Amino acid sequence: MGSMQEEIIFRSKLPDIKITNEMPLHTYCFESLSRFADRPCLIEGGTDKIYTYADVDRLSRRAAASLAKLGLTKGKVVMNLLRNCSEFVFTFLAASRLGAMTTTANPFLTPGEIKKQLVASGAIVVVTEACAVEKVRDLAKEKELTVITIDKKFDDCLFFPDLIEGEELELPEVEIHPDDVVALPYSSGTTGLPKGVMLTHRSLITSVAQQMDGQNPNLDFSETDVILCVLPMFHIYSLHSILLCGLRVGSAVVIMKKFELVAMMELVQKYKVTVAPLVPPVVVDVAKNALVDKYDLSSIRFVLSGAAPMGKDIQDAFRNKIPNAFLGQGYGMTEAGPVLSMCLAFAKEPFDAKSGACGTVVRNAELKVVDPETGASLGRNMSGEICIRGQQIMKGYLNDPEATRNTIDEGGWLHTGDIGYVDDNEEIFIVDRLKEIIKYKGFQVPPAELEALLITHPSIAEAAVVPLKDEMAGEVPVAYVVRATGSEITEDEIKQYVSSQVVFYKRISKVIFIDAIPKAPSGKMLRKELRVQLNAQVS
Ligand code: 4UU
Repeated sequence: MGSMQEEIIFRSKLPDIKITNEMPLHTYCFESLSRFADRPCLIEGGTDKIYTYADVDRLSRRAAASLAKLGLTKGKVVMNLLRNCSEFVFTFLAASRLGAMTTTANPFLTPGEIKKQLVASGAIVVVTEACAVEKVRDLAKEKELTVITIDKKFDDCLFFPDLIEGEELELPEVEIHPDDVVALPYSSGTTGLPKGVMLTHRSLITSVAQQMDGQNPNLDFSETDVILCVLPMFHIYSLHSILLCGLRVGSAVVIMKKFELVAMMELVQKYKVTVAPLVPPVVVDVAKNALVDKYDLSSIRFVLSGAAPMGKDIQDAFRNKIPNAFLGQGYGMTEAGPVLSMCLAFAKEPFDAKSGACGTVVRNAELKVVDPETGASLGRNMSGEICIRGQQIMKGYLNDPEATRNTIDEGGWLHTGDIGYVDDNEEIFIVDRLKEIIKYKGFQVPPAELEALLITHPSIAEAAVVPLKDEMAGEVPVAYVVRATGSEITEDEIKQYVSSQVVFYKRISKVIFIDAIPKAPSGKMLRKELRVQLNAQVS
């Protein structure tokens, strides 16, 4: 076993810092509130409405008082079923103040997908928008669930503006422990169905501090920065690296409800955005679209890319197009709290960083690379499974000790299911994925979920879902299907069957009929074999 061997541990080039993570997350984020009170905190891209830091503090207290009256007490769960908006932030901070948790979900999920998460997380309140109300209505009737809408009044819902208007109500006294859960995003991790990832006050503070605190912060953001928030806050990348990191240092966060290239450029120009966290498909858009040349993007200092691989070619093309903006990568995973590594060229005293690298392990953390077969710890320039250890990682999966044990080992190492190596300059390169997950533009598509859905169709005997490389989306799901005896079900019928039940990015892009799914003697599907076969055929 690996424990008998010496472990080769990689660390940041930045020295460890003292991290004070014993306070509640909102207290930590607002620690310097008095310095920023009158500065803009949230700028709503569509309406140009601005909330100062003092406003956000006050409105999140007010929301907390109202939510407490609705029963959102310590340990209870509220769901943010929202596109990017200020109310997302007020609710998240309100729940933190109450010792409650926020579970986040994409309002474009189907009613079935939302229901699963509502039931599994035990949410008692859902904050949503008019476009998604219908999706939670039936469930609200069935079980005790309060629905709050932010943009339109409905007879059977509460209206968010009513909850945050008026006098400041008294907040209940709550004792919050650093190991209480504050965020509960859903992720399928290395295998299976989506699970609730328990991120505590301690883990999120640690992760923000690893980026923002100390003499030489890894992310050199300050109160003069304007951060673009086009990535959805319901995903941990945006929630952590835009919202929480921005709040900590008093930056202004420019909120975009949905991605649209021209509108994004206009906002960058209008608000002189200095930091733009993006995902690879958007970086490609900016690098390749001629429209971009019409805009003055010279205010941008940093472009951060993460959530999916970005090759050297794209990174170089982008750097040539917008030379004043440094493009670097961060590598995160919901379960890792989320950031494992960050480009050191973003540091206050920067280091050089190579194109194609996804950063160097964050401070106050340990990273190792292990041989997936033997568990042995590997040295530099040798590829294996990336593992991370530190106070930032999740507490575990909600109500799933077995999945937790399979992800965090006895030594406290979180196994990412990503294959990569650390080079001579401490930079990390991800080269492959051991785990099942498919990433469509950075969104998680869990094969197990699609397979389970496919076999509910009477004409389908067996199914395996694997990623196919795709220039636009990074990866798209492809289904290998074994028809039931006598069935003549077509590719289109299968695609439609799936489309009606899943959010757009989980739609099957291609169906391949086969006689049998290859399996190991244990009965486990050999997805990897299919994946290799599929991608070899196409390229
Ligand atoms: C190759 O994608 C995320 C979180 C990303 C993130 C967070 C904070 C990026 C920068 C940041 O500052 O989380 P999940 O859980 O949706 O997906 C995790 C998986 C990883 O295990 C890896 O397979 O997404 C993939 N991934 C990447 N792959 C994430 N970042 C990268 C990357 N290069 N830079």
